[in-house]
Amino acid sequence: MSLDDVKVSRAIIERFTAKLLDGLEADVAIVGGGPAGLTAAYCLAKADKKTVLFERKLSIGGGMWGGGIMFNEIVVQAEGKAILDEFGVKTVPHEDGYFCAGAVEAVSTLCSAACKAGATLFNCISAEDVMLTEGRVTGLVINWSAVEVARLHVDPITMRSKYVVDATGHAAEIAHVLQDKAGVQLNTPTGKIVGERPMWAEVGERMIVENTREFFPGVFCSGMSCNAIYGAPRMGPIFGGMLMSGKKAAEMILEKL
Ligand code: 48F
Repeated sequence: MSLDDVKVSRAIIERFTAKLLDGLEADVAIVGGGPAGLTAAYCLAKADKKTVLFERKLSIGGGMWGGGIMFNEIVVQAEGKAILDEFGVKTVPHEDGYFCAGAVEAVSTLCSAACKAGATLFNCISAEDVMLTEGRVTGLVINWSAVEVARLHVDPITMRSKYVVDATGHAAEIAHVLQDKAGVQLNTPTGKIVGERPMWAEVGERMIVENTREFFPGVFCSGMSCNAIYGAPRMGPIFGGMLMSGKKAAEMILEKL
């Protein structure tokens, strides 16, 4: 068999276009492919909900690849270990109830599990805005990340979803769109993004699960964005809270769907 260069190109274009077209209507659209977004995507897709995830970068995985200061090991507590066990990620006990896992194994396994469960993952696409209809978020406005990086004046496209998850990490980008652009009140004590607090892992890990909520009609936060939105501490290279928050966001959305 001879390989025809143009046929190869056509295969990619046809397959990707079909995937993108299909992804324009979903039950849940997740923004951000870090540990929280990936865990949420896995749990939702496993429950047969149509789930799409948009990640700005070329690689999915967010801040988990680098562990702490690029020492590519992560730490989880017992509850986090239970979720890694479910994914089949190997953990080794350390001390005082801490467990370690290889960051590369953890990211690649979460990513694979989300895909195999049926979630559709798009890389190199950024959510730059939301669709806001009658006081509720009804979808996302997306564009190629390359357009964003090159600051090109290119209009985006829209996708509709019953729920959106802001899993954008420290930046809480979807919350910022709602606050800064739409000027709406968020479901926080001040009605605004409270802002992330300095490092305190013990409190941060607890609060991130508590702060996993619907912070505006149609939008849940998951992962570090929760603590940024509700004003709780960061926690460094311990990742159990991210996994638990992803799972909780999925469970809360499943109750509503
Ligand atoms: O930052 P990230 O890993 O968020 P997370 O899942 O986990 C946080 C930890 O990695 C770490 C930590 C642990 O203690 O604090 O930081 O909450 O993943 C967020 C992903 O969202 C992408 C971004 O590139 C990253 O991969 N992202 C952010 N904004 C957008 C986006 C956007 N507007 N559109 C698409 N992707």
